[in-house]
Amino acid sequence: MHPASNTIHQGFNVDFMKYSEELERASKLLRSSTSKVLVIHHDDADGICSAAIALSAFESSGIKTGRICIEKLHPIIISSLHSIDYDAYVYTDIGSGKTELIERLADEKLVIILDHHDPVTANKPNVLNLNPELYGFSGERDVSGATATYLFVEKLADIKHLAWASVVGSAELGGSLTSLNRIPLGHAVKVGDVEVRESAGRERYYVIPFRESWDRLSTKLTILGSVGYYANGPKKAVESCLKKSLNEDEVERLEEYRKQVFSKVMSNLRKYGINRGEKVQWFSVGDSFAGMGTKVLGTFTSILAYRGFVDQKKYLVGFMNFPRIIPELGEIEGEWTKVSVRAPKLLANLINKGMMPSVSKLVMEATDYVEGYGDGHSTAASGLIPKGTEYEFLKKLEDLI
Ligand SMILES: [Mn+2]
Repeated sequence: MHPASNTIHQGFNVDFMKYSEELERASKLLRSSTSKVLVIHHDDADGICSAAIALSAFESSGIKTGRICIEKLHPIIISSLHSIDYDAYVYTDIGSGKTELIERLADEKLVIILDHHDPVTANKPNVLNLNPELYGFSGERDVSGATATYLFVEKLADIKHLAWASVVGSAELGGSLTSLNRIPLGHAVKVGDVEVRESAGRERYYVIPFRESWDRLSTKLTILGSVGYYANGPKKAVESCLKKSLNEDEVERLEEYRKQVFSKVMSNLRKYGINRGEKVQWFSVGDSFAGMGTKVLGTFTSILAYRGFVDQKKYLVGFMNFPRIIPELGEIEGEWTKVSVRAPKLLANLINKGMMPSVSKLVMEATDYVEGYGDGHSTAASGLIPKGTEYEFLKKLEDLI
């Protein structure tokens, strides 16, 4: 029995034993069949911490590694990833919702998915989706991507020196750590990397090697990984975890740069206005965000949706040119436009009442119509569409609504 299992078994539908057995089985499979593994990870703090944990454990158990950071999985990106020659592909903090696509595009090689986003079950024997949600845990509350990764690689190597990274990865869930997330927390405290401080009935976690709170450290790693996506940020962020030291100046520079670009684009939009259709309003930032990860378009569109000069009843659509080169992966086929769609507050209320169609449904259909690809949630979604199909995409949105 794991020392923490009494707290883990609290949920009534939780099967810790089965989950643990599956981790064990997968780790044996990986160890016996793999000498070279590619770690594919998300660009936020959770993804970065997951990657550091996985890389360190694989290397210390004698498995060679490669690493690629991906902002978002699209079919075209998944195919490129699996065309690189490795014995196995490990997805951390990303991939669980794309299991079917991965199965289709991964041929017969071993794939292990260590994620906590809403899962799709894997059907092929070479694709193992080890998402704790499949065993009754909640990816919103009990387990981060970093913890899902930690619990798996712990079967291969002693990784307690990076348990703190799992605590930092878990910061995105907010509040005191519960359930599975408490396992690495216990280890991190034991090896002296994390101190638990209580205030106002809530736990806070202080990461001793960084002299920083876990949530602020998480924000910094996310800035480095996502704002610095095209400037080698993910590599630097993962290395910061492995070295337990962070270049604070660089993080500050990136944060300031994003702030300046945002306020410049925002004031131009206020001055010249955004384009209005009947049900849809839209804008394009062209190359203004170049150099930063394309996730910033989503962040920007979300902020814009709250501004007074935006129509509160119309779907808000933002476009930006999608760089043809994906760092660490290379050139992708075709020319693409990244699209982010948000529902302003008033519209979001109507969507939640079922009176207007959900953003993700619209985006999925409209991107599909122009032979692109998109997904998301009821009030926020994003996708890639072939460059030049922007008007067709907008027209399709109008028609669908
Ligand atoms: Mn995550």
